[in-house]
Amino acid sequence: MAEELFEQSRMALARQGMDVEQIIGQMQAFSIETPSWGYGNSGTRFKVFPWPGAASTLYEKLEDAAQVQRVTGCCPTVALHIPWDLVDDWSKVKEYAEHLGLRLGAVNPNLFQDGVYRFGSLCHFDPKVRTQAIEHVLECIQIAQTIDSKVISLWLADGTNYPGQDDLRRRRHRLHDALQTIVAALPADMRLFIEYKFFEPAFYSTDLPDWGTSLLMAQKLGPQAEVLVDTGHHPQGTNIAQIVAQLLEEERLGGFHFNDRKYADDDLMAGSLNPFELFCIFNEIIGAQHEGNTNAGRIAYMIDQSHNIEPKIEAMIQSIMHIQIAYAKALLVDRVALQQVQEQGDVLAAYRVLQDAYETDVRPLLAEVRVRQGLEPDPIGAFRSSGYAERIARERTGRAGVLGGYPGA
Ligand code: AOS
Ligand code: ZN
Ligand code: ZN
Ligand code: ZN
Repeated sequence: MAEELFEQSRMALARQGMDVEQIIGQMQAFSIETPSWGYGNSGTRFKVFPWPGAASTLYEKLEDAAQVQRVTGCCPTVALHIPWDLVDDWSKVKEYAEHLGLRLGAVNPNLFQDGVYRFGSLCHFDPKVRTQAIEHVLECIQIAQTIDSKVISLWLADGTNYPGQDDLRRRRHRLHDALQTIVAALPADMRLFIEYKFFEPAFYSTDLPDWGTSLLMAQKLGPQAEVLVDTGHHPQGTNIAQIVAQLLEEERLGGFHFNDRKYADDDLMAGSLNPFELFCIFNEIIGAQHEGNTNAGRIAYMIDQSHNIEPKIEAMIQSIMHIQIAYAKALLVDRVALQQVQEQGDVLAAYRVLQDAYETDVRPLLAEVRVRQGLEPDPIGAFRSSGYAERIARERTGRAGVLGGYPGA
């Protein structure tokens, strides 16, 4: 059945002049990093509903991530959060990850949970607090070196709640100074991603509120600093695809935190609410790549979600599938035809070139990609029939408490 469906879509795509083998190759080369914190219990500030068997140690999180990798074949790396994932012996963790067929990915410092951070971390008016925050990031750089990770992924909760609470320009100076110290400590092959978010937890001003501020910082800091786009971190209506286009042009798009949102930083499954936006984002990236943009080839695709009421491993798999679908559809855009009608000023025809790609059912193609990798065509089905969820619910019960993790991501 799956083969027949693939054969049909292969023929249809070939008729449109698409190189199906090339697209399959591109899909096989596409990978997405999953976050350790997405496997643990999380919730809102109102209630955390623990999931039966949810991972509580880094080892368990890696085991769960290995299941996602086992059924999707495209999630070989796992992002870490320090100190939620802090361990004594990193070489043991690294070895265990490798034994599971995984590698350790971006290291995310935590500059928001210590009691001293009430008024901020890197932007705090007290130099002692700033020093503590910088030292934590330096420790994360060291951890990254031991585990062979090449990315420090920085998100700050820094901001103010009331006008006049602190001097906005002074905060910016402090931030720049601190980031300079951090970048100076990076080994030559490590990158610093600077994530922005327009509000929350700060409600009046946020020190890194938007892509422009992150980009300015990155440009001041030199080529090792890049911008991280979390798809849930924009005001309603923001055109994220255009932000992506600009960052690509500036060669400063470090990576993504994929998730979807309806109202604010909701951290729902990527592509669950606005799959077309995801497609438009990938359309910009693939368009740039076609024209030889070098940034497009080194983007770190990562998920940043907190699964509050849904099963965590399945939510991760479902998100991966949505992202793959959006990516595959963007690969189908007829770029030659698009440019042609764009330059004729044919608005509708240009829109329809995108729609042709977007409306294509790429599921048979993705099933084929998986089958060629020796996987089941349906990752959710494969996971469900493995009995893994039931097994961890039985075996881990009693241990999986609510972690030092999220209320909200
Ligand atoms: C917070 O809103 C951001 O999305 C962070 O990227 C993230 O959730 C955190 O840094 C995870 O460690
Ligand atoms: Zn994020
Ligand atoms: Zn988010
Ligand atoms: Zn967030």
